Amino acid sequence: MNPYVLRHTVLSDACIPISTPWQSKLFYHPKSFFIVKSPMRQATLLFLLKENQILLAMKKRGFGVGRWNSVGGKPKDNEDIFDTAIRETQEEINITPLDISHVATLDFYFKNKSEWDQQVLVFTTHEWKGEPSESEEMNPKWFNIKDIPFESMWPDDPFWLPQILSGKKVNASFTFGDNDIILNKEIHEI
Ligand code: 6OG
Repeated sequence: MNPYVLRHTVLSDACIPISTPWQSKLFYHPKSFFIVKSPMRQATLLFLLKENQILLAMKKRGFGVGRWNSVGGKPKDNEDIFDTAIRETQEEINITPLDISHVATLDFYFKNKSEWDQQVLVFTTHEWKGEPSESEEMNPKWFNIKDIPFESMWPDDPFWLPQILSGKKVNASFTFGDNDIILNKEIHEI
């Protein structure tokens, strides 16, 4: 059975943690849904959208340095993942998102660097307080959605970002080898 279909069905009906045949745990979130493949850690990504534009940000240090991406990071202690998305956006580009939606769940596996494995929850917002500005970690810039610089982004982005921009929701899983090579990918629109 397609696990993504099962996930959607189980979470709609049950809304409780549940064991699955593929040894993962499902968790219900009141505003969304996601799966945690324990002990995979989570991270967030949040895109600001307006008219035909998307806000990307240049990562100035750490994981993904030198790439255009969006803002996000990891939860502190037991922080709710939606709160993480908001806090990271405040810290990295100095705005407060006001209407965030969970639009994708991406599982990333790194064959030769399993310490990088992470599940990224992707959010969008159309409303925010403040003007995006640079921090020591991120330098934001608006792009027309026709001019997204995919060649300077993570190589998985072309496989799910266009779907998000056309209003779809996505569950996906990517396995990376060395040198940014994608060894395996599964992308499901929901
Ligand atoms: P920090 O280590 O900076 O959080 N992230 C990815 N984003 C994209 N688009 N593709 C990937 O493919 C990614 N892997 C991780 C999630 C890391 C930030 O990088 C994002 C977080 O926003 C592998 O705290």
